[in-house]
Amino acid sequence: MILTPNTLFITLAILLLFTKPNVHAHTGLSTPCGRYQGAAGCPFPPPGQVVDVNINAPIGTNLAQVQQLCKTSVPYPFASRTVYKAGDIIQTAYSIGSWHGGGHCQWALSYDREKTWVVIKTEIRTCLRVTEETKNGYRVPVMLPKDAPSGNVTFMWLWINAIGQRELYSNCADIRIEGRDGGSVKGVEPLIANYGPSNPVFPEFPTDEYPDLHELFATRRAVTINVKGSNSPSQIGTDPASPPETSQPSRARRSILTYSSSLRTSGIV
Ligand SMILES: [Cu+2]
Repeated sequence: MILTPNTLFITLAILLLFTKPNVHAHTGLSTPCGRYQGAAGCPFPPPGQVVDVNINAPIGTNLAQVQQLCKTSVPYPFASRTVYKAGDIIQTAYSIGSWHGGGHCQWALSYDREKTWVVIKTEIRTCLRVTEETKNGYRVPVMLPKDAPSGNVTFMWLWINAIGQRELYSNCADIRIEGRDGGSVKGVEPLIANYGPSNPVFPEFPTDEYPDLHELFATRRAVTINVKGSNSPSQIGTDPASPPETSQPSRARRSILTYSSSLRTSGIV
């Protein structure tokens, strides 16, 4: 190729296209805030951690596991957790760069710091099927189980993309659920795929004519997680300085609202 000014410009443009930061490509969880999500309204990362500029990047491909589920095991501090009630519908939102023709999504909960997961919603094929016009208003409602026990919970989003390199995405939000005092959540284990040679690989499924291996989701093993009662924040909270709040249940919620609004008014987020 002869480098005339024209072809030079095109070459530079193509290079720029492929070297822009990952934060503009792929997709991540922004409501509730995935860990260290830099989107507006998301809290500061905990001490020693930084905003994840690659929050939208996959955790692995069919070839390799690049990062662990959730990307990191260090949760947000207790005061940054969003509080939901059992039975609440979370209107999940996403920082969408590339949506890869949509795909399969799973949303799962863990009550034991990501050792055991139970899937509470699965969306086959149509998840993140957006366009440039619809991507900003895109939401997926995910209902927390009506009888979910109270506790500090990790809320995970998993995505198997439809088009492009075969990838697995995983972002986790640190939330608190106010529900029953102890109990169990029943469901299935998440299906992990496109995550190194030891896991299943989903071929591309750009249109409905292509097989999407949805039948694999029916093979997920059943799981029940049991949560002991009196699961108060002082007992399982990640911030040992958090005061017990059994006598003032609204205190945590107030401090979260104050915390996030002070971040907003200070222009930090
Ligand atoms: Cu991507």
